[in-house]
Amino acid sequence: MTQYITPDLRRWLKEQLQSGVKATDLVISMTQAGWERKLALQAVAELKIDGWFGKKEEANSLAGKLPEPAVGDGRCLLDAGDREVSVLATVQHPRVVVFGNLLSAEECRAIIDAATPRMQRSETVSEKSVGSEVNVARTSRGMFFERGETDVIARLEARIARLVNWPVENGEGVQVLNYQPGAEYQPHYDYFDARHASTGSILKRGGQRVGTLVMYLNTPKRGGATTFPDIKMAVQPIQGQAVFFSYATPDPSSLTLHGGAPVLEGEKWVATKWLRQGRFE
Ligand code: PD2
Ligand code: ZN
Repeated sequence: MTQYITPDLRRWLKEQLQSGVKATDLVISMTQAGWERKLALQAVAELKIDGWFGKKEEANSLAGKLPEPAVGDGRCLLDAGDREVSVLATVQHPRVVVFGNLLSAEECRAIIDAATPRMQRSETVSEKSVGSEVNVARTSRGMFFERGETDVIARLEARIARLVNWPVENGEGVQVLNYQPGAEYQPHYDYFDARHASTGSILKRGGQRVGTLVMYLNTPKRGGATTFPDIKMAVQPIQGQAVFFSYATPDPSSLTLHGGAPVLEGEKWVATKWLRQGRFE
């Protein structure tokens, strides 16, 4: 049976949010009552965009205090200091912006060359214990640069800070990933999950992640798109381009579930910049 978000349901959800019920708890009660999870997420997320936060949620939400490129007035080109970056696509909720001309081919090459000798099998934050572990959902190889580690990295970090209006000091070091044919990164959220054992200690350094920028360092022949299953969007990896997204709340109603689709032909190199709430020192 097809399910629809009716005006009555919308009214009921508004009342719940206004009386202080958390968005995540609402989604759980809706799925327990037989609603499809995706529809429940969509219904709650739509109300949140319209400003229907409950009082507690409002206090916890970072809306208005997030990295955000100046795309509001329909601008096609953005001044990123030493480079003019183009705006190729925007989505309102989740906030997604696709950029063109963020990096030159020479900068991409320099980052790949500096990263290559340091590549190791990628790990993810462990769910049960403190630390990280190798995960079958993530079959890429990767490494991290220190912030400002090379001239190119420092220049890129200053450019990103200006582009998304977020301090360099709030950024993690750039991560470089390499995917060979068949390698993928299954859909996940980039924020730290409050239920995981290591989250408490991770948050002490810089707070939550609030935004992600995935930059494409080369163009694979086929496959390797960055996908957003909640909004059925796929961004093809084209050298020098990037996809940015932000998340006001560290929960699924952010609609920021995303993954790296399997590379089908050729290889894929990306650099990821994660942005924190506070200074990441
Ligand atoms: O490589 C990607 O497309 C990708 C997809 C999802 C990278 C990340 N997540 C990440 O670095 O978090
Ligand atoms: Zn990710």
